[in-house]
Amino acid sequence: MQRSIHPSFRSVLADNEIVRVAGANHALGGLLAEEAGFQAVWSSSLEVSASRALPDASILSMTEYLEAAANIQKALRIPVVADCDTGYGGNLNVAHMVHEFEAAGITAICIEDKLFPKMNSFAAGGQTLLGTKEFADKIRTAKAAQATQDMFVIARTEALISGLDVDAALERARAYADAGADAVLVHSKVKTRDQVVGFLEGWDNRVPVVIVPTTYPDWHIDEIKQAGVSVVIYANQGLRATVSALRETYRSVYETGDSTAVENSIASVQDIFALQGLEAWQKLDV
Ligand code: SPV
Ligand code: MG
Repeated sequence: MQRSIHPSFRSVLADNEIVRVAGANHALGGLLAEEAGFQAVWSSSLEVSASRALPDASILSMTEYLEAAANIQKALRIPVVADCDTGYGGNLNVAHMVHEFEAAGITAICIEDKLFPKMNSFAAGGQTLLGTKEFADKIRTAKAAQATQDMFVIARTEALISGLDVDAALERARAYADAGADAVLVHSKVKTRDQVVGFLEGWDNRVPVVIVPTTYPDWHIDEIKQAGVSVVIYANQGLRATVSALRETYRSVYETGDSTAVENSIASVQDIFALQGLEAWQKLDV
C-alpha cells in the first residue's frame, strides 16, 4: 500500500486541451472527483470554511487551509489547485505561503486581488480590491519564492466581482501575467457567461485563462473549450450536493424512525471500505 504519486498541475495542463477541476474540502471528496474523471481538485476556501461551519472570510489561518489542501493531495493521483485567498496578508505572507504549500507537495496555488481579510465573492456587500501594482508585486513575490519550476501560480482578478468592467479586468489580468503569473482566473457573479466571453474576446492569450462557472452553470464544456478557456473550476457543487444529501438523509432517518427509506440511496459500507483502500491496508499488516 503506497501513497499516491501525483503529476504536477503544470504537466496536466500541458497534456490536456482543457482541464476540469472539482472543488473539495477533504480527501474523500477529492477522491470522488478523481473517480469521476476530473483532472485536478480545487481545495476551495468556501468549502474548507464551510466544513468548519465558518464563513469564507479569511477566518481560518493559512495553516488550516494548508492542512486541508495537503490532506486532499496526499490521497490523490491528480494535482490539487489550492485556493489561497489573498495570500493571507502581504508579500512576505505570500512568500511563506508558497514555501509551505510547495513543501507539502501542492503544485498549483491561486491568489486573488482582494484586500485581506477577504469576503467570499458571492456574499452581499461590496468588495475592495488591492491596487493593480500591489497585487502584481504579490505575484512577483510568489514566483520568486517558489523552489521548483513546477509550482504554478494562478492570479485571480475580482475586478468583475467588485463591479468594475471587462476592460478593467483585462488591464489587471495583463499586469498579473506580465508580473509572471502562470495563468489568470477571471471571476464573475452575473447570471450569464457574457462578462467572461467579453474578457476572452479581449484577451491576447499571453497566459491561459481559468474560469469558475458557478452563476452561469449552463455553459457546456465543449463551448467553454471553444471560447478559449484552459481550466474550468466547478468550485462548490460537491459541497452543495453534500449539504442536500445529508439534510435529506438525516431528515428521513429522524422523521421515519428508522433508516429503511434511505438504504437504497446511500453508499454501502463496502463502498466506503473500498474508498478507504481497506483491503490494501489489511495486506500491509504482515
Ligand atoms: C472558492 O471555492 O472558495 C472560490 C470560488 O474561491 S468562490 O466561492 O466563487 O469565490
Ligand atoms: Mg475561495
